[in-house]
Parts: sequence; C-alpha cells; structure tokens
Amino acid sequence: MRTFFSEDHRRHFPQAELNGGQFVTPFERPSRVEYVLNRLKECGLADIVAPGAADMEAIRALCAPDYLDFLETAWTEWKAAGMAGEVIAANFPARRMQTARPPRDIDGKVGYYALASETAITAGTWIAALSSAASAQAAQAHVAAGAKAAFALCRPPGHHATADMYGGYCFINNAALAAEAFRRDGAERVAVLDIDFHHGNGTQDILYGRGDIFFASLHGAPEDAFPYFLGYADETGSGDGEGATANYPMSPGTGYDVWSGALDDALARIRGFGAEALVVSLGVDAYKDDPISFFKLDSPDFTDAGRRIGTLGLPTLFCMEGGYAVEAVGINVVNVLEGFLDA
Ligand code: 7XA
Ligand code: ZN
Repeated sequence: MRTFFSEDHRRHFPQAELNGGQFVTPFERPSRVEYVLNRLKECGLADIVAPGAADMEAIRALCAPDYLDFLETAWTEWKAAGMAGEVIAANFPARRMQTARPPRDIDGKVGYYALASETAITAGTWIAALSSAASAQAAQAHVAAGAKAAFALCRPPGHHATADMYGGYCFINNAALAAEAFRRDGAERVAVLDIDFHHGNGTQDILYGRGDIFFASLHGAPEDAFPYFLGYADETGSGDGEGATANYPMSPGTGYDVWSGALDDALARIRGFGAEALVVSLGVDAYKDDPISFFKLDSPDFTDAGRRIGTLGLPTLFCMEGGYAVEAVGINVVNVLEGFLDA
C-alpha cells in the first residue's frame, strides 16, 4: 500500500494548546508523523511518496471562499494587529447572536471561523493544511487509478473542519475532499467511515444533505466528549441525505467487544448502501492509553478492525486523523493497514 505524505506538515507546529485551563504543548504535534513513518518502514510498507501541489479548484468547491481567505491571511492579519502570540479564538457567536456577518476585526473574525479554542494558527498553518489536503488528493487519485488502497498520512487532520470552520486541530476536511473526488471520478456511491475516537462533525456537516455519500462515525458520546455538540444517534441525515448518516456514540470505558459491534453494524450499512469506494477517517485515539480519549482498544484490536474493514472489498483510502499516545500511534495505524491488507 502506498503512503502519501508531505514534509510541509512541519510548518504547522503551534507552541500552545488551551487544555484544562492551561497552555500545554499541543497533543497534535509533528512527531506523530515520525512515529507512523518509522513504523511503516519497520513493517516493510516503505512505498512513501510526496504529493504534488494541492488541487485548489477541488478545495474551493468544498470550502466557503471567505473561509479559505481567512485561513490564508489569519496569521498576517493577527500579527499586523499587534497580537503577541499565536492565533487563538476567544470570542464566539453564541446562541441568538449574529452568525451571518464575519466581524472586520481579526480577534472577532477568528472566533467567527473557529468551532473551539484549542487549535492555534501559526505562520505555516495554511501551507501545512494545503499539503495535508494534497496528500489526501494524491492518495485518492492513486486509488481511483486502480490501486486497491492508499494511505494519506495527513497532518494536520481534517474531520472536524466544516466548509467554513476550523477546530479540533483540523482546517480542511481531507476525508470529504477525497469522497467528493471519488464521486467526480465516477463512483456513483461513496462511503466515509470515521473510526477516530472523536465524532467527525465536519464530515457529517458537509455530507448531511447528500444521498450519494454515506457517513458513519464511531465515537465518544457527545454528552462526554469533544466536539460535544454533534454526533447523537438520532442524527441520520436530512433531505436527500435522510438515512445516509449513521452515528455510534459510545460511553467512557468502551472496549473492543462493544466497539467492534458498532463497526460491524456500520460496515453492514455501508455494504447495504452500495458504496463503490470507501474513505476511512483513520484516527487511532480509541487506544486505551490515548491521553485525550476514553475508549479501551488495545493494539491487536486495530489489526482486527482493519481486517473487518477489508472484508468490504472496496477500493479504500485511509486518511490520517487523530491519535496521541505518540509511540503507539505508529503501531496502531500500521496495524489497521496490515489487517486490511490481510483480509
Ligand atoms: O479527532 N479529533 C481529535 O483528535 C482532536 C480533539 C481535540 C480535543 C480538544 C479538547 N480540548
Ligand atoms: Zn480524535
């Protein structure tokens, strides 16, 4: 299986994340990628290539133009306004406030486009986000050209990003971008399976009204886990997309017995939907020692999950999302890929 990955991910390395009332070194950090690359090489999956430039037309088709302008210029505007630190959102359009008019002032604008405050923007964030999208696009093209599967080692991740909001370490929704690309390349029906611990709110939001792209997410229940405000089981799609969203919220302490039951159900739904291509939002923060999650999966469980996904027999693109027990991230990601290849 070929891996697509860009060195430009390093250009996004915020120094600070607001966590538990303190600024800490962000959990989503460049070393995550090194652990995955090292493990891929250790396991003989050393076919690793850099993507070309991002396809901006496809990114513009997915995202709101004002949002992309904001991402590209936020750092420069922030600095021009005399802000000392990294770009961090502190003011949000809450209930019954205006959500249709972005403020002119950068401090307001940042809150308008952010869905949470943990994710800082730095000088290199825009370039890194584009390089991450480019990895997903190149990997999708590789699968569309006939490969059984590909791995986009995306950093920063994407599944929390909507068409017009960033947060949860995400800026551009790589999985949705890839799903759309499969549609453009001729697949009538596509599925996105999100196995990251956190609900893929951005992917769901982008696809919610779509009947041609199925979305399933296995995640910590919104009552207990970020992103808190989406991911309930009764969110099933709207309009043409009614029935094309499936959410599997699960409780603190969930282990593989329960989690794998949800996975099997999601896989049966994808089969029943008649998907011709699959995008997997591959987060491994369901791992028992992950520092910001509460499921109890162990490393061999990821191998088994990959095998189950492989039984679908679909052309498959894996897009890297979360996972922060840094040494285990490499093992768990590669376990999923190896399990898939063994299916
Ligand atoms: O999949 N998403 C993540 O792994 C990022 C979650 C960010 C949580 C921040 C909570 N303070
Ligand atoms: Zn996550």
